[in-house]
Amino acid sequence: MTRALVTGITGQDGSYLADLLLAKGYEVHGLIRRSSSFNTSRIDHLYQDPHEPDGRFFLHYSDLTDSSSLVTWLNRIRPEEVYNLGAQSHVGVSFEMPEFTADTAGMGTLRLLEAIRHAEWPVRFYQAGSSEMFGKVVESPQTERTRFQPRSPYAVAKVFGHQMTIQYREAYGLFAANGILFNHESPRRGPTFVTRKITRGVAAILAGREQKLYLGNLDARRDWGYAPEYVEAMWRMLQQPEPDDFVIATGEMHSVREFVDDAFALAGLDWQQHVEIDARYFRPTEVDELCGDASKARTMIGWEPKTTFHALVRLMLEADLREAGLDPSRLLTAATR
Ligand code: NAP
Ligand code: F7E
Repeated sequence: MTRALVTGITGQDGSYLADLLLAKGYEVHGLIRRSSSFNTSRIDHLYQDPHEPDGRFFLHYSDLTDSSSLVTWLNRIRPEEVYNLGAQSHVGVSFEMPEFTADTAGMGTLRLLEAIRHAEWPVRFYQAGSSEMFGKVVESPQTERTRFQPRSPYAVAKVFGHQMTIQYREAYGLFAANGILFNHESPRRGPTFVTRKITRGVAAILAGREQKLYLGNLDARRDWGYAPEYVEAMWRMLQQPEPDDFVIATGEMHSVREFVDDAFALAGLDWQQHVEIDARYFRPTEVDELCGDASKARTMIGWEPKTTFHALVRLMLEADLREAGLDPSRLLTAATR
């Protein structure tokens, strides 16, 4: 049985990756942070009693800022695959907490790589890189060869993690792969990222609990895909004969305004009546547009996106309606809009 160690297991991607690896028959070990309140809602459906003989899912307390715990768990678990998904991942928050963001997304990666370098068994390492590294884009669409121009403390930290992963691959021969993942969303997306904020906002308005949704820059354009498909790409990267770096994206770009328009229209609402612009949500430096070219992933690891932009908006909205106690069948269909 293959053993995997996952940082960031309580996050959107960590939870979908755990689902995937368990379905493939892996033993999955996740590192979680101690929190004063429960932070495991996305993985509660997986958790089993660690004393159960058949259990294949285990959680351990650790933190990417705490080298000794990383070294301890790596050596106790002896995983064949390590997926580094943990980070302070909110770009806007990274302007307010640059040091913590760099410590988790940047130095945290180095701490893990350094622990793996001293491992006495072969370990395959996945690093969760981001399209944010392209920042003020120098060409479009962006590929694995496009130059990075990061525009936030988060993106600078991710560039450090990305380059350090290549450094360890080249210097010490580690099997270390970088994913360069463009935005990917789902019903498990954190509620302060713009897509989920919009779909939750629409559900709250439909439920009569809110009247307004406050947003920032509606002109930003992103390449939005569906998270469960993106974690499959992470796994595929670690099954290759050689480690490499891959862009994972849909190749389609839409503005925040289009996402808003689509979500409100599905609910039969006019977004202009409900959306207010709030300057607090603008960033000191913005990434205007991102659009990825995943040709290399299609050719080399056989990965391609399946869920379209409109299907993504719909599935997120349906889930948020259900969560708000509303019937998702009340959403309009393409024919009735
Ligand atoms: P997420 O939902 O924000 O999850 C982040 C995870 O990191 C959570 O489990 C969080 O734990 C954990 N974490 C935060 N600080 C930590 C620390 N000091 N030590 C250990 N763990 C820590 O992010 P996601 O969307 O799943 O993304 C997964 C990874 O991919 C992140 O590294 C993100 O930067 C990167 N990425 C995401 C996207 C995207 O569109 N989703 C695109 C490209 C790259 P708590 O639950 O306790 O907070
Ligand atoms: O913003 C604009 C905002 O926070 C998208 C992370 O997973 O993907 C994510 O980073 C756009 C930006 O995601 C609001 O200014 C407008 O232009 O949903 P977001 P992000 O910054 O693209 C990348 C690939 C990652 O790696 C990150 O970890 O939407 N926007 N109004 C807003 N954004 C937010 N959050 N809230 C608003 O009210």
